[in-house]
Formats: sequence, structure tokens, C-alpha cells
Amino acid sequence: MPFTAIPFLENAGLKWDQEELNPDPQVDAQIKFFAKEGYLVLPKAIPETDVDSLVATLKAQHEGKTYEQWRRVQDAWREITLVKQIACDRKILTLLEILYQRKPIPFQTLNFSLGSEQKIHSDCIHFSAKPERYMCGVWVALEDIDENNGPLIYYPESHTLPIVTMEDLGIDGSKTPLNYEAYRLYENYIEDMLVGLKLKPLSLDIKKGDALIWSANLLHGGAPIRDKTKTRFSQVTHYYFDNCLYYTPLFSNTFQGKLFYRQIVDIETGTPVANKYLNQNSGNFITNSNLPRRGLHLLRNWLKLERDSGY
Ligand SMILES: O=C(O)CCC(=O)C(=O)O
Repeated sequence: MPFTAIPFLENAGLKWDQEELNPDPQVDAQIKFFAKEGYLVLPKAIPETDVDSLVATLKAQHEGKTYEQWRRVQDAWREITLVKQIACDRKILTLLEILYQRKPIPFQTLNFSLGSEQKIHSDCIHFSAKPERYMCGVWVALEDIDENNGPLIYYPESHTLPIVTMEDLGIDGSKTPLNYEAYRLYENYIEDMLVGLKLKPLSLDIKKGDALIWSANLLHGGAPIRDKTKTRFSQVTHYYFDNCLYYTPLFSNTFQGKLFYRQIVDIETGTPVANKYLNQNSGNFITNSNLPRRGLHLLRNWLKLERDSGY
């Protein structure tokens, strides 16, 4: 397999039909599907008993609150063993390592009780890496999903599109206030792009315990909830891969090297992971130019925003 700085699956020069990418024909087919479509569905990825027990634990933990009040819980892996267990599921980690040829690092979990209704986006605006595209999401259904409870929607093959950055919108991310105002412009841009390119979405109709992997730049979001009485229990785990530099493009100006670094923690080990660039440790400092002026107060605000918004 040729070495490339980007994930080998994202190498447009690879001749899918002519190369055996894995000796196991089923895995070989999975790799090729993921490379072409940018996503992969894994039926029965997580045992039903674990899923039921996790939903019961989440409900017990939020007793007395409406689902709306805990629609999205970030990083529950710190308190709930089953969340961590799903994030670190050995079979999923092994497959991710095959797909990316690097060790996967689960670094964030989101547990939803209701559909997110989140606008279409690529995770590359929130979680990027250098080399780029070393990131993916794994979405696990904690109950049966259909068109009524706000399923995940996603755009096959959209991962091959260029990555949209804040610079593309004429915005210097390193100077924008650390809030999500500029993000709305990004969402509008993507909305226009979907119309302009006539991209066709799929809606994720899967059963409890099934999962879907999306690649870094695959466009996705949450469909409107048609039946407001329905829950949509699900868990997303976001993964980076080792030996990369991790940062948030939304608050960066990459061309000028002003990167808003992320200090990620490996959920498996509970320890921080060093940012690395070309095999060397890189700084973990934050270079958004708003910070010196408003200092720690702003940083705290941003961290809270990040927590509340799921990023
Ligand atoms: O679960 C959803 O509806 C969307 C989740 C999502 O977009 C994300 O975690 O990046």
C-alpha cells in the first residue's frame, strides 16, 4: 500500500477495483465502499443488552428533567462506563485502524436523547487535523431510527469535495469572536452548496445497535423531528488518529499559521495526546488573536460554548 500523508483511502489515485486492500473479502469490500461513499454502515455493531442498559443509565441520571433539557450530553464517557465502552469498542477500533492505517483515538462522545436537527456540515470545520482528514465519526443507534424521530442525514460521496474553511467565506477565523455567529455563515454557505451541486441526501434508517462511520469531510446533519413525541437515543464518538496536529478551523487562520489547537484526551487511556506535526511535538497553545485581549474569561466562555454546542 503506498504511503501518503493523507489517509490512504482519500488518495484519488488508488485503483480500487484492481487492488486487494485486505485479504478478508468482506473487509476488502468495506474499505472500498467507505473510500467511495465516505460512510459505512455496521449492522449489529453493539450488543442490544449494552444499548438498553446505557439508555436506562442515561434516563436514570437525568430523572426529573425533560428530554429537551438533556437533548445532547457531551463527554458522558467520563461518568458512564458503557459510553466509554462503546467509544472504545474493540471491533470498531480495529476497523478504523484498517481504514486509516493509524491508531484511532476516541476523543469526544455525544449522547442524544432527541434528534439533533443540526444543520448540514462537515466535521472538518470543527475538528481538523494536519495531515488533514485524519478524523471520523461513529454514530450508534441506541434505539430503532426512522424518518419520524429525526434521523441522521448524510450526503454520499460528499467527502471528496474540497474542505470548506472560514477563509473560503472571507472570514479570518483567528480574529472572529469565539462564538458561533460566524458558524451560521458557514452553515448558510453549505446549504447553498448543497443546492448548487444538487447533492442528494440519504436518511439513516437503522436498528438499535447498528452504527455508521462517516469520514472527516462527509456532509451530514440531523433531519427535522416529524413526530415530536419520539425520542432518538444515539451516541456519536469522534475519533482522531495518532501522530497528527489537532485543531479547530472555525477559530483558525490556517494560511497564516494561526491555529486554534485542541488538547485532546484519549478516551481509552484518559490521558492527553500530544499534538504532532511531521513526527515532532508541536505547541498546544491557542493562537486566536481574540485571546490576549480578553484572556482567560474568553477562553472559559469558549470552552463552555464548546461544551454546550457539542463541539
Ligand atoms: O446525530 C445527529 O443528528 C448529528 C450529529 C452530528 O452532526 C455530529 O456529531 O457531528
